[in-house]
Formats: sequence, C-alpha cells, structure tokens
Amino acid sequence: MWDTLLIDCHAATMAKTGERFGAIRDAAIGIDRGRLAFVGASASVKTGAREIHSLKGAWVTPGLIDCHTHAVFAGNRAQEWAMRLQGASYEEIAKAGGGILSTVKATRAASLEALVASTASRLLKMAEHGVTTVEIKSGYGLDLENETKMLVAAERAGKIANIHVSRSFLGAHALPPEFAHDRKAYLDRLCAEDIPKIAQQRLADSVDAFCETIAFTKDECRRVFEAARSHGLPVRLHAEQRSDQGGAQLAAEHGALSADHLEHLSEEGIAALARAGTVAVLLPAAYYFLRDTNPPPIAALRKAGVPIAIASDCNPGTSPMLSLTDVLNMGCTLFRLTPEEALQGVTRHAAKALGLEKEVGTLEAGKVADLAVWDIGDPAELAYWIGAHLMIERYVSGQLVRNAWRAE
Ligand code: DI6
Ligand code: FE
Repeated sequence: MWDTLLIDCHAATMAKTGERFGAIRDAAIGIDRGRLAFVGASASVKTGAREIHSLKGAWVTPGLIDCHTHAVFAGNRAQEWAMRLQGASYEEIAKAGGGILSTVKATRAASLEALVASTASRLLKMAEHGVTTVEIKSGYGLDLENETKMLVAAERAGKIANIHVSRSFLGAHALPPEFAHDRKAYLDRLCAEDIPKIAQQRLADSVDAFCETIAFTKDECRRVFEAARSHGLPVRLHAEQRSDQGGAQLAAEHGALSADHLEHLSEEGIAALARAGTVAVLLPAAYYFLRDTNPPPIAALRKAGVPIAIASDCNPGTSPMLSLTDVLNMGCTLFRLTPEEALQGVTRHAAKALGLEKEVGTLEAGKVADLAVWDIGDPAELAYWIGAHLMIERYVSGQLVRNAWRAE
C-alpha cells in the first residue's frame, strides 16, 4: 500500500527515455513516504494506495528547480532601472556606489524577520509557477553577521513557502564599502574567517563568487574557491557575464557544480566546462532586463555536450523575475533553446547544477516526490505561454500544496 496514487494524468518525466520530454501518456504516479514509488503506465499499476487522486487529464512534471537566485534582499532598485533606461550603464551605476552596494545598505539595515517576510512573499509567487526547489545566494550582507542573517532568512522563507532551499555563500559578490581601499584585507577575512565559519555552521551548500571587472578578479576568485574546497564546500561561479575573464576555466579547474551567465564565454571556456562536467546556467531574464545583445554561445555549448540549465537570477538589480515559466519562454525566444531544452534546464540539468541530481529533477521511482501539476495539453506549452498561471497544484516531498490562485 502506497500513501498516494495519482491517476488520470500524463507525465513529462524529463528522464532520458528517448521520448520527447520523457513523456508517459495515461500515466499513474505512486507516492510513498515522501518519495516516488512508481511512475509508469496506469495499466501496469499493481499496488493500491490509501488515497487515490484523479488529476483529470492534467500533465505532471518534476517540481521546477530555480538553480540561481538572489531572492533574499531588502528594498528594490526601480529608480536605478529608470536611470539605466535613460542611458546609464550597470557598470557606471555600480562605480557611483549604486547597484549591488545600494542593496547591501538596505539589507544590512533590515531585521531578520523583515527579510524572512519579504523573501517568503517572493518564494510564494515562485511557487505559483511550479517551483519546488530554489537556490538562494547571500551576497548583500558582505560581513559575517549580515551574510548569516541572509542565509538564515533563506531557510526560514523556504519553510513558509513549502520550497526546498539550497543555499550558496556569495561573500565575494562585491567589495563592501568599509574595505573599498583594501581588497586584500577583505579577501583575507573572507577566506580565513568567514568561509570556515559558514562551513562549520552548515549555513551554505556551496560557495559562489562574481568574477567580473566590477567585482573580483580570476585570481581573487581562485583564493575563494581554494578556501571553500578546503572546507568541503563545492563551488559555482558568476562567469563571463559582461566580459570574458576566463572564469569558466577557473570554475572547471575546481570541479564547479555550475558556471553561470556566460554571455561572453570563449571556445576554451566551453571545452573546459565540457571536460569538467560543469553545468552552464543561463539567465535569460537578466539578459533581457539589461537589454544585453550578446547571447551566450548556445550552439557551441550544445555541440560540446555541456548540460544547460536556465534560472531566474531573481535579484533587485538585474532580474526582478518571479516566474520561472516566463524564464522558459525567454530561454527559447532570446537564446533559441528548444522548449524541451528549456524544460530540462529547470528540471534535470538544474538538479545537477545543485548537486541534487540523485534526489530531484526527474520523475523516477526513488526520487523525492516533488511534482507540479499543469493545465496544459502538451509540455511545450510551459515555455509557450507568457504571464500565464498554468499550475494547478504542487506536491512537495509527497505532500499536496494547493495553488492559492486556484483554491476551490
Ligand atoms: N550577477 C547578477 O546577475 C547579480 N549578481 C551578480 O553577480 C546582480 C545583483 C545585483 O545587481 O544586485
Ligand atoms: Fe546572479
């Protein structure tokens, strides 16, 4: 006897079965103790369940995974955005003390409770678009107390929104104002004090860094990576967003889980990612919001066999994006991903980018029962509609969570 059996549905398992979207029509899904006990043709179910739930012909996908966000922050940057529309560049605003540092100021001033509340409200909106796992970075605190506050807020907000949270420590996001004239001292502290403490208190699942002219150099990011790995934390990198810094090669050398953005990724960078099995995480909403014109080298990534994920990059400066299904559309429209590649990018490949590929990302027996149920006639519609609320309900670790939009 299983806990739950879902019937009258079609499953886009996203497993590598040779079928488009790994689809199983007329499927049934058995759930037991929070895990998938069965995913297959309804005709072959042989076990009963305490509860049977008809999905009335809906499609089921793995719960969506947003593998790159900065969802914990205070305030917003609508003013700065208006300035950019008048011609100011992201770099100019950053150099004038705006940009990331203005969010640092607001986030340092916010209480833990206020951050939990604003983050939970954002995560609940993400959940309405089918998200069951989200990666959240710190990086607007830039000292141990405020980075810790962000990472604790991320965990608490996830519990409120019924979303699993994977946390990344992004102390190397920007140089904090108090270290503006001493880069080395900040990196010394980050590597010798902050990273060891974050690791010891298990506040993060990985360490990220921003490798860019306006942030940290490749050599500085290398120091951060060495400290992270010596404390047992895997790494990921914001690489080649605005310029080619050779960040992808650095990420690959350190066996990074992912290299993210990659608009200016070189041939050598692609080869390095392919060799290391590092996931390329593309962020089309940031590309859109910055009015970027240089898309990442999709065809070459595809050819090299680099797994491609896509994510919202939800943050107040470059991507105020709360709908991962709209990100699917942008991935296809702006980057020419196929709808199937886009959906892989928020399921199987996003799971790999978080090191969670054995737990989530496909509908396969044994994995966590994280599912999204959709009002669509074909999985490609998830990437096709814009601004739609297609999700009917989610299951998170086997528990039904109804969508507030559709509560009957
Ligand atoms: N890349 C991004 O897209 C965000 N951080 C980063 O390193 C932007 C963060 C911000 O502008 O607040
Ligand atoms: Fe980012």
